[in-house]
Amino acid sequence: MTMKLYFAPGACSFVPHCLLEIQAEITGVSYEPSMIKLHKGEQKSPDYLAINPRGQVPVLVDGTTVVTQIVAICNYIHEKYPAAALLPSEPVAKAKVQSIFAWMNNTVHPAFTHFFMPSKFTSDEVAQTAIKTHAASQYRELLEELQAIVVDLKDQPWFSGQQLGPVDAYALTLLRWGGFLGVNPETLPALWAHVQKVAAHPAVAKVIERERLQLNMFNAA
Ligand SMILES: N[C@@H](CCC(=O)N[C@@H](CS)C(=O)NCC(=O)O)C(=O)O
Repeated sequence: MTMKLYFAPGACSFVPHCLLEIQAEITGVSYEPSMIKLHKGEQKSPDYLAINPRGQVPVLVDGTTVVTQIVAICNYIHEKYPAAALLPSEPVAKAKVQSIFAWMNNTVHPAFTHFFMPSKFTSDEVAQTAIKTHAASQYRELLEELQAIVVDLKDQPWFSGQQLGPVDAYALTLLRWGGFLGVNPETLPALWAHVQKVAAHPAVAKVIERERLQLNMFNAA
């Protein structure tokens, strides 16, 4: 049975999308990417809500198994295809990567959501503007923290070790989103260099092409 990933272009589903593409390259096992257009509200359609009642991407369907939440999906793909070595197996290295992964998912990503969808947090329009302003400055600080973690990698090519993994793909997504919040990626040179390296990986490049993504979303004007 082919695994199916519900994704939206440019959304956080990019992370498991890249993992599935990497594992497909390594193991030869194909998967089915299925596009959901968030701007058209397809995530709220009855058919989609029947799969994920939270109305969000990503969702991974593997036979009768439905997995939601990026962290759970990526761990599932890793466990299912250990040959792809998408996450480290050594306990200390694994804990370090999972710690960064969890922080991205529970702190950096929600900071972006506060900017991008403030109506999720209050119906008061004045408060929404305040939330956006605060989230934008907080987001810049979080990207600086992420850059410091990248610098700390030193000679290690990827967060997971020798294989590009979920944290690398998430770093790309989070920095790319920064462009919408007025963060010029060139002002975070070490993080930008890492993200450009991630984007050049053949499997990631394939996903970028499928999702039709522009890497640098910063608009200087
Ligand atoms: N905690 C969730 C977050 C998922 C999420 O925020 N998905 C966004 C796209 S990045 C979404 O589907 N938004 C559409 C909506 O909320 O209507 C995860 O880790 O999967």
